Amino acid sequence: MANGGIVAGCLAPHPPHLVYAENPEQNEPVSEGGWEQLRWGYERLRESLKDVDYDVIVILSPHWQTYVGTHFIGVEKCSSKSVDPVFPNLFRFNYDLEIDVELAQAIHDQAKSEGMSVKMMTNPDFRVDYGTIVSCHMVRPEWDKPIVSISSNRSLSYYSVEVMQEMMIELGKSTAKAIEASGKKCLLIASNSLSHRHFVTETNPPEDMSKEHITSHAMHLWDMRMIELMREGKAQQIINEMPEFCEQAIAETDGGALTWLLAAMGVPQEPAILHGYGTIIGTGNAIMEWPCRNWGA
Ligand code: 2X7
Ligand code: FE2
Repeated sequence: MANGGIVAGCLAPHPPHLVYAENPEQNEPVSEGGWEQLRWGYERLRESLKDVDYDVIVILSPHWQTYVGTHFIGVEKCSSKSVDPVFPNLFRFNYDLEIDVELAQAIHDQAKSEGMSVKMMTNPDFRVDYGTIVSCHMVRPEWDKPIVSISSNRSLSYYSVEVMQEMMIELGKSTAKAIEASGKKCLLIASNSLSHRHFVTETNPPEDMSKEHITSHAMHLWDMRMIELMREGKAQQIINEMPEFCEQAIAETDGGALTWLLAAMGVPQEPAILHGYGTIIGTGNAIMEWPCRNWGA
């Protein structure tokens, strides 16, 4: 990979339950485990990436929501405590991470030159969202790579899922161009669940797996359909079906992360690897990898 490039694209969901269940030293609450199917899936993803050489993780999270344009963290060091607003009992995580501001700026500039509304976020007290932190931790718990953190510009709130997807396709293309020009090897992460209808009460303890299941058969069918399309290399069909998926499965892909990822990888016809699937408080979550590094130039 003489020029920069994408070594792999990952769908890496971020429910805070996964970090809670792992009991890393950075997280205050203590658990008895739980959600093993998914955590073993992350283990398989980490194993698959363990000998892959890359410089930076580029991640888009639906929990950093911006309403005027796409924002990029433009501060080199971010350190604070991240508390999940809905699950403060599960996730109070002390983070200390490094941002690749140079690459963030390059993606920003490329997107701007294509006419997109973009902004560098330069507030040194900015609190990094839990979606970014959970996915990065589960993919690379060593925290030894800088990241580029990209917001989810909620154009669906002003327009529609269709407009949102169009913009994410443009952002994905700009991301790929900027990465290529940077000379850096990048791991891309779309941080989101699939079907996103969840239970409204929590079990006691939250890690009681006898109560964990998908909220409905319809959600299960949608999740399985999306996973099969990914495994069959049908990225264009996923993009085509995205509006219906978002609407009918209340899917967290509405934040644009998966569409951005697929576009950045050039809407691949190569199959994705399924590392794991499981439900969390009723939502559907798949851990997928597109091993772009093996596809040839
Ligand atoms: O952010 C999340 C999520 N996407 C799914 C399930 C539970 C909690 O948080
Ligand atoms: Fe989420």
